[in-house]
Amino acid sequence: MSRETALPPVESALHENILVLTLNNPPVNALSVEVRCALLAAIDSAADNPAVEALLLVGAERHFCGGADIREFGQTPQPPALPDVVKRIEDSAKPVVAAIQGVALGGGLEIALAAHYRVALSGARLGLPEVLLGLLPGAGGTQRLPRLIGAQAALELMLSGRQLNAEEALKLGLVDHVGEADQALIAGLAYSRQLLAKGGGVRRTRDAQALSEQETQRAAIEAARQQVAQKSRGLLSPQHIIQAVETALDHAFEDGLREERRLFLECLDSPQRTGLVHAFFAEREVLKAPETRAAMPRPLDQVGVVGGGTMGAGIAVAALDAGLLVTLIERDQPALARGCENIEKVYDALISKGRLSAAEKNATLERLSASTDYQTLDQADLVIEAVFEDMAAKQAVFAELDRVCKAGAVLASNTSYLDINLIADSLSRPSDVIGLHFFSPANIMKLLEIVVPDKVAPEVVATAFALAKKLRKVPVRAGVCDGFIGNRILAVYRQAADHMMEDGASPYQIDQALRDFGFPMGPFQVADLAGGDIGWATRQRKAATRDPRARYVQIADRLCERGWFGQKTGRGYYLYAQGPRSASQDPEVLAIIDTERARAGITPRVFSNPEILRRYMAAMINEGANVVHEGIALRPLDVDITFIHGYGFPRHRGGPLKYADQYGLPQVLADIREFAEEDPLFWTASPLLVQLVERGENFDSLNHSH
Ligand code: 3H9
Repeated sequence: MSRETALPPVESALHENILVLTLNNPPVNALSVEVRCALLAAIDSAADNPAVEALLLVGAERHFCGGADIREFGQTPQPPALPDVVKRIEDSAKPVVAAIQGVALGGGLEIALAAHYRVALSGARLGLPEVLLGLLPGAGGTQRLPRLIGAQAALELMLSGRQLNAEEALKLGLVDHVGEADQALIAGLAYSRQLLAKGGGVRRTRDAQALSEQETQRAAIEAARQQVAQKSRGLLSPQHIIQAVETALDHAFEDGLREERRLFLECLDSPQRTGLVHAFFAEREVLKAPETRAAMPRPLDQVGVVGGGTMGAGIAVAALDAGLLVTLIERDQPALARGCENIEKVYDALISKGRLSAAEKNATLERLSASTDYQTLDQADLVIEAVFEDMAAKQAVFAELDRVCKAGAVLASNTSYLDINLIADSLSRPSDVIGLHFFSPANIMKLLEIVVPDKVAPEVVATAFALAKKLRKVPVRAGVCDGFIGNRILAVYRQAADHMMEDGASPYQIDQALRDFGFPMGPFQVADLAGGDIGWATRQRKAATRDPRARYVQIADRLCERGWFGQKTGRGYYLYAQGPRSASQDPEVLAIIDTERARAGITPRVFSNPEILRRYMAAMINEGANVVHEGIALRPLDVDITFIHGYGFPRHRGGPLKYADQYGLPQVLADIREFAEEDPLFWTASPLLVQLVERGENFDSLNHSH
């Protein structure tokens, strides 16, 4: 991590008889090699200094410590290793107190666990989030935490990566005291002085006894193992965390540390860790669009939403939940009443699940107003049009917005495909127009594609990113094209799936192969969930402009002609005899597929699941490369984040283009060329993919060029 300050990585200052060691590596005081060296040296020098009676560990600025320096993972390890530093802290013959403000996460909490006493300021957050990076706590955390708070609580923390607040940490016995002071230094010094005054000495976490009641502990470990088998199938680090805790129960502390190290290194070497760490940094990089560096966002308090259908209502809920004032506009009273009902339904569902009180719902809805009169939007800072996907309908809405909205209001269209330049050009203020592609359900799905038309002002783009932050969405900047980043790529790999279905794989086999890869659902399940009618309408719209040489699979059309649109009609690719959760295979669908194969003159062949995956991924990667090549996505990582947060791509694989790097780009290209022998038009290799292979580079090499 870059050093932004001239201060040493660990500052030592003697406060009477207490030596204060301040971790100083902004912004989160990550434990880089410099910090580890300095900390070790400071601990050693304290041992030899007779003026020091106790040590106090604090962090500079906002945080205690955000853990190991994640940027070092995958690099050549530099000594001293963190477990050695942590051990030296615990071994200190003089009492060590850790005073925590902001976060103590991962290795940061492990340092605090090795200290002999822990004070947290209220507002502090403590956790072991290594599992979210494909790792396990590797600096003694898997051995000390269960000894301190028991296997069940320790496993819950380590397997979820959840952050505790100071009060919860006190209750669990993870900290000894919650300090009232607003600075860790003050709270920590006060606690250390009291400790010395009452003769409190060294107290090592490794000697804590919370594991002594063996049977309860073993039951907790078994329960966790079963839960992981169900919920985190195929993930390495949760299994290793359980194994490490089991070792804590059955073996001496030092043996446990050795086993923890072995398991940690296995996780560190795994492609899952690479994928998850890539996702961590990519989520932060997507925030850094050129416009967010160049321009300040406009004020953003009042939001208008035009259209109260599923999307509009979801967007309104997301904005209300973010504390914004929302005005919903519909064309007439009945539609407005339906829109308000759609919004209320979301909150009522939360109430029925016990996740919201009626009073909270009412308080939130106080920020909602509803009208059929566009004039009520005259003070809105930003208006999101969410009417149906039709250019004329959208342009009509925008003409109204152009008429009533105040100067400087941001005018956004929630569209999945349409050309936002055409909308912008139809207005007197094209520089205020932007696309905001929400994903359904809009109050839940994290992805927000920010679609940047030609004439948009940079501060309008910056405002869209500011909106995403308020709504707690993950924004990805996209250029204008049919389908932007996500739906454009989806259209291509869906075709690859359709080709395989017509060539001999059943939709059920294809879905299974992709679930096995880690998608929560396969493409045909997704189609049934989304509703076949939308895609059908799009195909009809595009029929006239379709390349007559392109292969066109008609199976979906045959289902739609029967009114089988998926879950909402009780059947699609699957049968839903007992509601949406009861999907079963449908022999009639298989018969329709057979008929279509015969009509197309295709003799079905057998596909293996690995071949299905190879074709599906090659199509996704190739179109992802095109999207980057054409500048629709800024970098490959923007494609990765789009797919992780909008399309169920398994996070531990890092997104399609990170997966491609791991699979090997020469192999991806070889696959495409092999498939091109049957269908050269569909399998035209992306020029970017070809260039990267020729240069011996990978997608990641393009992630750092902006
Ligand atoms: C571990 O500890 C392993 C050990 O058990 C064993 C070792 C042997 N390292 O999120 P933000 C950067 S694994 C390097 O925007 P916030 C981040 O990339 C680690 N860099 O701020 C960003 O950089 P940039 C376990 C880090 O206030 C900047 O800091 N720890 C690290 O919204 C600001 O970050 C974790 O998993 C790091 N550890 O949230 C904690 N952390 O400005 C991961 C952050 O260039 N971190 N950066 O884009 C977090 O969850 C959040 O960053 C945190 C602050 C809550 C700390």
